[in-house]
Amino acid sequence: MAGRTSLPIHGAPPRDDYNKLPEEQKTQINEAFELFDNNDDGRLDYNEFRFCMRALGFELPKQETYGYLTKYGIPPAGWPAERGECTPPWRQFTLQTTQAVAGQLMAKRDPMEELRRAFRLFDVDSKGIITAEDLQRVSREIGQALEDSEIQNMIQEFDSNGKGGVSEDEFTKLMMSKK
Ligand SMILES: [Ca+2]
Repeated sequence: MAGRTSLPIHGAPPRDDYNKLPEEQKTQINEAFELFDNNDDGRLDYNEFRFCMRALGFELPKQETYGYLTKYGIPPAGWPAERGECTPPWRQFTLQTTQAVAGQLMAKRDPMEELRRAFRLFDVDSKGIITAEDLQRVSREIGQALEDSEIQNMIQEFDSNGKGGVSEDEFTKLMMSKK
């Protein structure tokens, strides 16, 4: 690699927003990064980055992700010098860049909109309520399968009028009251 000048220096975006986030949110970002950095090399490729952002509640358009790659992406570890300039589709994101991008998005997000988004994440078939099945599926997907009794308790706690699930209103009210 030494002596090669064809690779441009890709700066990382400023992390001012990230630095101002509460510790809890910083941890959230760092844990998501670790989770999706499957090979533990401290970098995320295009898809891993989008999954990581989605896990944090941000649905980044492909165009925007590509823009970040072009601007801030770095070649993957061990990119062979003879391949020359690493074009954006091959580039990867460092933790610093992920912190900066996620930090900016987190700093400007609207809590109500976030809750609605979270609700839609559970309610995949848009039936308007989160049911026990939804909770089961999501808990399995995130690798923390819940007991049936735990799920029933959650539904009972949230479901104010016994319709067998949690409506978007109940969900947002409940979550806002916990803030
Ligand atoms: Ca990686």
